Amino acid sequence: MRWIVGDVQGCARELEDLLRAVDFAPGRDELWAAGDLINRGPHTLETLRLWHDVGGRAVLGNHEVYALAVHAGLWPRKRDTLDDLRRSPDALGWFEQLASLPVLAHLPAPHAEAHDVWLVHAGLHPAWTDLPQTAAQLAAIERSGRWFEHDDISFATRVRGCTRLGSPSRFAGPPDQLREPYRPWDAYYHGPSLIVHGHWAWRGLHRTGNVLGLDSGCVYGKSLTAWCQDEDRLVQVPSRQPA
Ligand SMILES: [Mn+2]
Repeated sequence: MRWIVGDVQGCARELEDLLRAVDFAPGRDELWAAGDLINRGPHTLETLRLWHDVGGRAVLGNHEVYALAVHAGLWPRKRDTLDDLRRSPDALGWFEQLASLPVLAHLPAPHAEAHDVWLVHAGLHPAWTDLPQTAAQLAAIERSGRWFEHDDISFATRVRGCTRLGSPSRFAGPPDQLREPYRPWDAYYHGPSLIVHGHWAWRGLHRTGNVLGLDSGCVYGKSLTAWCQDEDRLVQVPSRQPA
């Protein structure tokens, strides 16, 4: 089975709970994270170790971007919970891994009745209608210097609301409070594949015909959600964080 987990944000205990709840077997099963594995929550380093130990893969989230930018000395440090990662003897190896995460990943349907999936942390630009081409363009961005500030990478890792032409809103709250001309990014998505994303905890678990949002606010005391692509099935475990 292939499982996609929403924003873990350093909630290693809950990730453990979730893997147990779905009877996850490394080798047999596959784990993808929708980005923001790290930061805000209490156990970034343990989250990365657990994710890595079970053969996990992931797309890049804005919190991975933040960690990389601060590590590179390019962005000022804000309040974060990344000390365990920074002080780890294998910190450099972890940063290298985070810096190599794809922005947009194709997860082909494992059988004829299953959804063809594209995984992205935040969302897609309205102009991105040819996803294989978009993925190739995103993958071709050279990762040196301030690569993570590239417009397309910023968009894919941060968008919630945007205009029809793809001008992003800074709004981060509940989607029904977005004001014109901004609409949730997926209002402009009409493709055949299922887009799985995270990043919008205020929206919570969200499902339409071709979009699935998995950030159910674990780090805010709600729950951690995973979705099984093979069986189109959701599993949630409660958060252990204060609400
Ligand atoms: Mn995010």
